[in-house]
Amino acid sequence: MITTCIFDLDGVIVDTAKFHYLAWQRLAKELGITFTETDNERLKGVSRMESLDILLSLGTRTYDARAKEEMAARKNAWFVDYINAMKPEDIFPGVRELLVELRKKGYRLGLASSSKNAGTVLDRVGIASLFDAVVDGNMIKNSKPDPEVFLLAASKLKAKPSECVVFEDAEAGVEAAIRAGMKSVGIGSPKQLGKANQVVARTGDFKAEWLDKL
Ligand code: B16
Ligand code: MG
Repeated sequence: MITTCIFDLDGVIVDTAKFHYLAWQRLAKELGITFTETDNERLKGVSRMESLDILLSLGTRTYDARAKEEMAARKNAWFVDYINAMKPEDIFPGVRELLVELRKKGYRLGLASSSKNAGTVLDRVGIASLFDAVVDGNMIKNSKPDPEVFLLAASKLKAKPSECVVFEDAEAGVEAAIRAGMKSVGIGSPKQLGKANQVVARTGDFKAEWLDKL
C-alpha cells in the first residue's frame, strides 16, 4: 500500500531544468563546445560535477580539477541568479493543489533532489512547509541513478521502499526509484520514461486516486 509520495524538484515541481540548461549552455559557449537540448537530457538528475564531466566530454580538451571547480562555480552562480528571482507563481500548474490534496488524504510527502540549491528553490516558491522531509544534494554521496537520495528520504519519512512512489522527470531518476524498490510516476514523455509505472505529461495532471492503481 502506498503511504508516501516522494517528489523530485527540478522538472517536477518547478521548471528549474530550463535554468540549468541555460547556465550550462552559457558555459559550453564560452568553451567553444556545442551543447544541445538533447545533450542536456543526460544531465537531468545528475550531480553538478558529473554534469560538467558530461558537458566537457562533448569537447576535445581536458581540464585539471581546479579549472573544473572554477567552471562549476561559474555555472552555479548563473543558475543561482535565475532561482533567486523565482516566485510562488513559478510552481507548475496544479502542483501545489496536488500536494495539499495528498496531505489532506494522509499521505506523507518527501522531496528528494540531487540539487544543492533545492532549499533555496523551495523557499523562493514558498512550499517548504508542505514536505515532511527534504533530502538534497548536500546530504548524499551518490546522485541518481543511484537510489541513495530516495532511500534516505524514505528513512526520514519512516516508510518502507514498497510504500513509496517517486515522481520523476529524469530517466536517471526513474532508474533510481526502481533500484530503490519504489514505484514511480514519470513526468514527461512515455518514450523516455517508459520504465515508470505510469507517465503523465505534467505533474498537475496526476490524480491522487490513481496512487492505489500503480
Ligand atoms: P545543483 P533534481 C538535479 O535536480 C538536476 O536535475 C540536475 O540537472 C542538476 O545537475 C542537479 O540537480 C544538481 O544541481 O548544481 O543545483 O546542485 O532533478 O534531482 O531535483
Ligand atoms: Mg528532475
